[in-house]
Amino acid sequence: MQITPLSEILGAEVTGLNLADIDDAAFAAIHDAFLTHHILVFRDQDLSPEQQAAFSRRFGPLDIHVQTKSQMPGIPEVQVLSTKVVNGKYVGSPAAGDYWHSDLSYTDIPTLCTLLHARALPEEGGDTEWSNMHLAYETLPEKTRERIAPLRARHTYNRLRNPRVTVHEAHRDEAKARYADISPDDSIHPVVRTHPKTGRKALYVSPRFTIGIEDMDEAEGQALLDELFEQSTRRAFIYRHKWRLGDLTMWDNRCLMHLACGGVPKGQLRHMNRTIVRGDVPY
Ligand SMILES: O=C(O)CCC(=O)C(=O)O
Repeated sequence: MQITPLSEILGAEVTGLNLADIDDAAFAAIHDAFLTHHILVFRDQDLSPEQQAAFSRRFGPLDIHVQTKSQMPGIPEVQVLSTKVVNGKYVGSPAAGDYWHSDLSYTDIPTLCTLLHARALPEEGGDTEWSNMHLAYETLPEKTRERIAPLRARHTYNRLRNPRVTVHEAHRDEAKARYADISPDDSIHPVVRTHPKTGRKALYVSPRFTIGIEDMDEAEGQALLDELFEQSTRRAFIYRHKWRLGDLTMWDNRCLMHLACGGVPKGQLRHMNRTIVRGDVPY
């Protein structure tokens, strides 16, 4: 197995490995590299959905996403993110992740890591970006770090309650019905979380899911969130991934945000299989 950093700040490429067949020593090396680099890109993988789920499960129990429409038939732990249309309907979510976020932060026990396997890619577009929230936190002015240390923020899945996120007018009624059906309750998490394995602190707010600061004047809370979002999406903290067919990326949601960059031309296929490993209560 070769592990090669992908940028100065985030990510490593892993080659020479078949994830369908790894022993405990290889797993231990992967786990170490994951904690060091925060995103691993395993090249040239050809995993069935069952094999992806089995590898993912080595990191912990899998979660089933609330968006049940995009579940893979027969394997609810695998979610399909795809632009593929069959009989006039998308087979999975075509535009998931279109705002910066950390997975499932709107639940009490958010995602530890997400694994995304590229099974079909468009000729252009479809990149993914990750932002290093350790660096975003560590480079804040000391006064801001002191100010945010005791704060807690509210996270929601419901787009209609988040003014930073748009829902096209034509989809508003459908969105109302959908969120009434599947929206879990809000969750409250610390604005700064401590990584349970490394002890390093990271910002833990995102434009997609964080809608306010608890026990703070609304306008003041929104201004603070704007400041933290600007800080955490500075180019210096971001790694942008151009996918290759067969890539399986795996990232640490406890210290990163990510964004699906879009830009896939209409009619072109981008098809990813996704699994999410349950983490623990942020502190
Ligand atoms: O498709 C992508 O590039 C990212 C999707 C995403 O945001 C996710 O899997 O949570």
